[in-house]
Amino acid sequence: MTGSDQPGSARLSARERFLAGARAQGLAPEISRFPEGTRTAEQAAAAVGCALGQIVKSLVFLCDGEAVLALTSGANRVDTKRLGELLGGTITRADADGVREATGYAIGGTPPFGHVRPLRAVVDGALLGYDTVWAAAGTPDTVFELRPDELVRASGAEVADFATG
Ligand code: 5CA
Repeated sequence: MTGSDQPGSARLSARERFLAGARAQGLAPEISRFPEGTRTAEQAAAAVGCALGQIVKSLVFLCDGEAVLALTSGANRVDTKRLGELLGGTITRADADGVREATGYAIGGTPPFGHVRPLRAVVDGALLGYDTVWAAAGTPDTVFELRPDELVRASGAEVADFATG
């Protein structure tokens, strides 16, 4: 048990913060924990036993310095030129501190919603081709399953094709 997991602690764990954010969106996700780790899309797909394309990568970029969230299929890579055209600015990658500052979560555990403040978000159209997808639940060893329409609604994302396989 870490300090922030102590009962009665004023600070909530990443898992609890994610669950509260999900509840605020009317979702009650069942969180699966894999001790072997789900830090990368490949690890998450292997742990869950799903297609790589079904994994939601919650990637933080900066658009003219403002944090934005690109919810990308695990099978795809973000085309930053296309993302910049879509969002109307110059795209750079957020570093590890930038991801934590913008979302409240660490790289590898960043969920698609439930962040410290809402981020402008886009979702890779490729994710909409699956009945369900899997995303990080706040920590690098947890994931949860949801439908693509739930992902779009809860993240407030615009569906777009900014990623390529
Ligand atoms: N839990 C998994 C699957 S849901 C997950 O969070 N995957 S992810 O793709 O959204 O997060 C890992 C991503 O963080 C990697 O794809 C990688 O592009 C990015 N990343 C890893 N290290 C760094 C870093 N130092 N700075 C910026 N981005 C990084």
